[in-house]
Amino acid sequence: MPRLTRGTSAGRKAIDYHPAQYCGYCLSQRLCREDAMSDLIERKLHHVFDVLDIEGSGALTADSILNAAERYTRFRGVTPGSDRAERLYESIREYWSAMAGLDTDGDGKVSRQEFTTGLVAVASDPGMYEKSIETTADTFFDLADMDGNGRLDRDEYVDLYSVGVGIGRSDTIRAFARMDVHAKGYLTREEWRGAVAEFYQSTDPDAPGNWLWGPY
Ligand SMILES: [Ca+2]
Ligand SMILES: [Ca+2]
Repeated sequence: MPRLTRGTSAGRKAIDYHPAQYCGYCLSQRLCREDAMSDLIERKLHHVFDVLDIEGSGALTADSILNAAERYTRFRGVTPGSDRAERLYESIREYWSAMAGLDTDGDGKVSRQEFTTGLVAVASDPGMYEKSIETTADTFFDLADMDGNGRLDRDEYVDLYSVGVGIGRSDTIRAFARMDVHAKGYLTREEWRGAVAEFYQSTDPDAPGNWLWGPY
């Protein structure tokens, strides 16, 4: 079994771990930066930050997220002020509210460092994961499921992630094909949640969910 050394310089202590423990403890404690497993998760998170930081300002704000919502609702032809528009904006506000929790210095912006460090910690804590990432996953599912059939159809995913999020359309098509492992043309809510969990937690370079936010 692999071993990892942790502790202070005054008394270092070796601990045993298995992969789940390794991810949960070591990633949150920043003990394994050199390890390929954490490198993969960090690479995915840096990619998400780059995707969301459309203007390259180095920080995410409520405005940048609301602008994305505006683009998406316009594209989908949702009438401003309608119930549908209100539900969409409510979902986006919930999304920002979850993300604002990463703003540890309270300056109203989520920096790259706050984003990656915060999400590594959240993803490795089952309670926090369920409260924020899984809730956000459901928000995205509901945002995208425009026909309300309880399935994330390919075009719905492509529209949300290309128009709303800003990933290239061909990249979103490739990404969906990777995640739709049974080539059904849609993902169920459970399959979607599984893909999200793989994105934030999996250290397997071949996990289909790694493609959640397009090529990374
Ligand atoms: Ca901040
Ligand atoms: Ca649908």
